[in-house]
Amino acid sequence: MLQNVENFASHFFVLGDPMIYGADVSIVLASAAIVFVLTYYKKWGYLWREWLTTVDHKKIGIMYMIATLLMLFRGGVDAMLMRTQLIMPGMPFLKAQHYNEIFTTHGTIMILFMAMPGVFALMNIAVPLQIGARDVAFPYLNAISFWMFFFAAMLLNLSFVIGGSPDAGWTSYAPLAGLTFDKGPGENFYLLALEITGIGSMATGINFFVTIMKLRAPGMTLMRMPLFTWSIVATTVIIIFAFPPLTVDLGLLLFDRLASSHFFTIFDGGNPMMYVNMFWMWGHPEVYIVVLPAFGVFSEVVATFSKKRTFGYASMVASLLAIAVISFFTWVHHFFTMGAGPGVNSFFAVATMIIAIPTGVKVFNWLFTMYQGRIRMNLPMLWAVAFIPNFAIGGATGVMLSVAPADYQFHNSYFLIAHFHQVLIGGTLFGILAGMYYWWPKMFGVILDEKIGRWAFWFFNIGFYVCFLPQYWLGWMGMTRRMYTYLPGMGWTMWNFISTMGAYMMGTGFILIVIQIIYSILYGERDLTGDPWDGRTLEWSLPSPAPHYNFARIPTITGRDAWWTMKEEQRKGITHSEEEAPLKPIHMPNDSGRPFVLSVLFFIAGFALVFTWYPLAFVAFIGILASLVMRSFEYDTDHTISVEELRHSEAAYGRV
Ligand code: HEM
Ligand SMILES: [Cu+2]
Repeated sequence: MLQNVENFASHFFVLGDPMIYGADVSIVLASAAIVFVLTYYKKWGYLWREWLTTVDHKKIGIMYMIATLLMLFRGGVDAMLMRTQLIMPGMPFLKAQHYNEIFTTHGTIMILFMAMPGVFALMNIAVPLQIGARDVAFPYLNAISFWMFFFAAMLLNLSFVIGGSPDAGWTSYAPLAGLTFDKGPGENFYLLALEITGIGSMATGINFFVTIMKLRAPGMTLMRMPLFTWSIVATTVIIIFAFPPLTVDLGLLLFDRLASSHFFTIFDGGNPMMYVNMFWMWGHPEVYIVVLPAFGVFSEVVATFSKKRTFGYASMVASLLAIAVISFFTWVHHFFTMGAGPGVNSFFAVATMIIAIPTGVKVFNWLFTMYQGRIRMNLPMLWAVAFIPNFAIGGATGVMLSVAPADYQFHNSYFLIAHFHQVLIGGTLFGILAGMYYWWPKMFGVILDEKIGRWAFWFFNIGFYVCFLPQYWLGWMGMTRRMYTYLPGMGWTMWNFISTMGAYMMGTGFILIVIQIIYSILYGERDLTGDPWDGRTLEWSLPSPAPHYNFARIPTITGRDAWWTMKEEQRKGITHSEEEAPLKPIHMPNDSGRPFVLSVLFFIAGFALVFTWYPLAFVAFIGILASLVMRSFEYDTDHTISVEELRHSEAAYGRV
């Protein structure tokens, strides 16, 4: 009997590791604490009505932001554990298997559950406001996207305590990730979590593309759109074309694992290199999905904090679109060693190098925008400026990697690790943080504390160089990635030690950001103007936080930098007739609990498939189908805000 219980337990719970027991205990305690607080303060109803069922893009953006910070914490803890293991030769801290699991979850979480939602957070917060829209094109679908992402993240994180984490790397290459070499359920968790979040990402891509194309305020032509919105156009186009290959790739690997097919085995006509090709057909464009919005943020921030319009607007747009297109012709640079031959390798090497041109154009335009500007060094600007030297190094090492023959040497070494962290942290993460600081007042009506923010910035930024610069050297000295330990006397010890110190500094920087947020919520300066940075784009014309219908009257756009133009006209005493026009009733979508329920059902289906419990998976799929059918019979999907209500609400903001 006891034996049976133990067998059952060891199948589902990860036994024998004190760190995981610690995690078990803290998950149970944290969940109990959340349930207690919600019950004690009677907040369940509030949580459900205001957040879990919301279709308001601003609230969805805030939930994405919270999830991003949580996942940055999870991925960051993984990073600290790995760097601690590598601090000295022969450290007994983590076992090889555990190290494998950690670099897999670290990479997966950082890319798919930190960088992606970070980008989605910013676009949800800013895009409809920047283009003068009341919502996204498909608000209900937007809620589905968020909850699909959220429950996929939960599914992946659950693998840590139930069943075991995936361990084949965030790229999950076949045949290593196939059934022969990887029995455990961890890999199933990876595949199902990514498939589920992929549905959400694909929908977000379509949703925002349509939003920007169809819902712009009158007068906002394409060439009058803010550059952040333009960067989202490029991003959504990449999402729409890049996610299908990933979905198919992971789906086929799932078939290989669950149904013993042979798409990616050597047997029966399968080909493992097909997995790698399809993975990077998504994977390389993916790095632009997460970095182009950061470019968009920098364009907004640099213009606002230099008090100048962006230099070379048209070339900024052209380079965004060029990067989006060329990013699809570079994927083979991830495996020049495949053996495709010099012709193929040369094509992909040259295509990769060409991306440096539009990227360089953007960097120079930011510099020219700053030139002779009246620069203010607030936190968003600090992160934007810090990005530039860093991206110059990251870009240069990227071009070095793109030289196919040289890559035979650099391939899978620490040089690569240093390069991609330099661009992913210095590009994407700096961009997400710059955007968070920039739009925080718009989201919450609170300005984040500058002083703690500066400490956080310096710890993070200096730590970042201390952590990753030594890794270029380590790579040259032959240290390869995914190595859980090394011998003394290789000449690697000192550099690894320095690198780990840098990682701890970054960890300190992250903790300071958390302290800053908590401090600012309690004591922070309120933003009563709605326009704390003297902004240039439309979102700053609204109160902070913006009312749920965004614009009481949709503005008419007469130029680029729409809000700046309006402010200048106001100063000169020019008024437009539509500003005095009578208010009209506004049509808004209803909140709905179905996106949440639907995603829970997907979570259950995913969990059941991880353990091949087909009956449960079947039941969950019936549930999914039923909720889709129910939606199509729902007619009461929106409501109207009356003119009285509107006048009341606008008066409360001191407008009208
Ligand atoms: C505090 C900051 C960070 C530190 C100290 C750190 C450290 C590390 C370490 C030690 C590895 C494993 C190297 C190996 O043994 O192969 C790694 C891998 C990786 N990291 Fe980070 N990281 C950080 C932040 C990030 C961020 C922000 C991202 C993405 C946005 C990221 C993406 C990745 C990826 C994709 C891998 C490859 C995983 C694999 O090989 O499967 N990291 N990182
Ligand atoms: Cu690439």
